[in-house]
Amino acid sequence: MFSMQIDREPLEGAQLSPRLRRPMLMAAAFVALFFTGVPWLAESQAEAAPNTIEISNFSFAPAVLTVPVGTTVTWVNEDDEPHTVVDSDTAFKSHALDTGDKFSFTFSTAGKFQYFCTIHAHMVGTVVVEASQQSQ
Ligand SMILES: [Cu+2]
Repeated sequence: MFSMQIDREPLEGAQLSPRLRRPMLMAAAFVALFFTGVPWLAESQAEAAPNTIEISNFSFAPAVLTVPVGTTVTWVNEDDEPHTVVDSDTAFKSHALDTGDKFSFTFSTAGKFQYFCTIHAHMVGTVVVEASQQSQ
């Protein structure tokens, strides 16, 4: 990596004093690290699935999630306490989720789905399911 950078710009490097060449190489290495770091960054962002609702600290995050029709939403319990995910209109109902447990539901109809935890009734959340553009 370092030798490549030196070979690419031999004239420019030769004109600069050794004191200036080192920072330039450092900058080149930094740029190379930046670009090789981009795919890794994209991968880590993909891990945090967009349609996941985390249950932590006795709350649903995000409290309101908006998704298009047909989306599968997954709840993950990050708390040490068990929680449930139950729709107010019983469209979906999870079992008690222990730490790390997941519950998924696919929303096939548009609407506003309000849900809560049956163990801790103050824990509430909403999934807003928007109709696809074709059906409107
Ligand atoms: Cu709960």
